Amino acid sequence: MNTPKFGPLSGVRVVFSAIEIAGPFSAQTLAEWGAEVIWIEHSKYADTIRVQPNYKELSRRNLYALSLNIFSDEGKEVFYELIKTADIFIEASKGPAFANKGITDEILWSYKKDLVIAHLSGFGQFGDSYYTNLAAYNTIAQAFSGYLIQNGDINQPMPAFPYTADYMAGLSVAASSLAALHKAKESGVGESIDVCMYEVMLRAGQYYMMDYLNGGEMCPRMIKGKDPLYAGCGLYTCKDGYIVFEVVGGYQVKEIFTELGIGELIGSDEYPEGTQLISRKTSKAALFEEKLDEYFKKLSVKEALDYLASKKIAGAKVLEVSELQSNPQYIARQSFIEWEKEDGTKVKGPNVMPRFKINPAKVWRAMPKYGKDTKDILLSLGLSEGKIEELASKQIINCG
Ligand code: CCQ
Repeated sequence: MNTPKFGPLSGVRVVFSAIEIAGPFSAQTLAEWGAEVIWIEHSKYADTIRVQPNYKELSRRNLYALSLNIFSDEGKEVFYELIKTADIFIEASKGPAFANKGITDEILWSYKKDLVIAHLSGFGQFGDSYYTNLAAYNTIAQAFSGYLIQNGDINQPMPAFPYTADYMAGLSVAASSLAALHKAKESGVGESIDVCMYEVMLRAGQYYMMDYLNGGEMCPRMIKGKDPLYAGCGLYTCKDGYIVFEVVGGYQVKEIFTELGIGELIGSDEYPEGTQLISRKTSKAALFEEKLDEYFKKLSVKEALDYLASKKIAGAKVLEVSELQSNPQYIARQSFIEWEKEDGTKVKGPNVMPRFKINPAKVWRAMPKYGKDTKDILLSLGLSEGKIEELASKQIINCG
């Protein structure tokens, strides 16, 4: 294994068993931050992500590919040898699937006392057994958490797209694994983390839920892209495109009220000096929205953004995906990069995120072919060539 030393996680070894987006996003993020990351796929079939023409190149860069039947008797032996070398093990499956198949946390800790184990599932490791064993994807987590019903437009709920729950869950796994690793390094004792996708999305949808839980008030969904509770926050139309802005802050509110010809309202009982946000429950909120719509539809996007910036109001053009690459900020920060695929051709995609100043993250390896690293990994674990051939012939492993 010739993993280069870079990034804040250099020297950390991660092993993961997960398909599609959520689990792999956590592991691959750690790989971009310098961890050595081994991606386990089933020895009889590949991760479903391999059917995707381009996304797979992004979501599986910097990884090693091991194909192994974890749950067969001989496969378990290999898996435990691998676990002895790992700092973090991440798995995403239907609830307590690993424990149900005989691979409990306690068994894993008997091989590696300070192992951090992150279980990712739709409904958690424990609870009502009707739920815990269910399969889950992004939309299921959004729907079950109360997140989906808050999204979309006033007339129809809609999931946040693309695949928001997967990325939220992936980041939650990455953050919690590293928190647990920090503790395990100090205590010498591992951890088992239960990352439940619907609970991740419950937290993502928590803002207005607090008003419901503590007073019974349910926030309506957005109205044509505008915040349902605060006027002057959301999507507006200019002559040549969409913009968003958020009028927040005493200075900003006063300035824009004056510009719209309703400055005399500031200082009234309803809008005292220093008013920082305009609640839709106040009597002139609808008038404020009307004036905003009228004002911005006469301006170009550039004129609108210049005005907003001059008044310290946060705003942005709603960029088309086709506009991103030529945007000067994207160019200056190299927000997109190119790297080489295994076949030597180039692929373009987002750069690493975030940017570490002293120990930069980087892309160093293309998405590996199915089973590409199986043999090297098993040799490094001390298995002989003969044993590897035998396991391959039984389809316990696949060498690609
Ligand atoms: O949602 C996501 C993407 C989606 C995008 N799109 C719309 C395009 C599809 O938004 S990503 C998030 C996916 N969800 C999770 O990660 C949550 C937790 N995982 C699960 O709920 C299920 O694993 C999932 C993802 C729904 C897939 O379920 P599945 O189709 O039953 O496949 P599996 O669990 O990966 O594996 C099938 C079997 C399992 O055994 P079982 O049928 O007895 O339960 C599993 O234990 C076994 O194969 N297996 C292995 C193995 N890897 C898996 C291995 N290496 N060795 C031996 N057995």
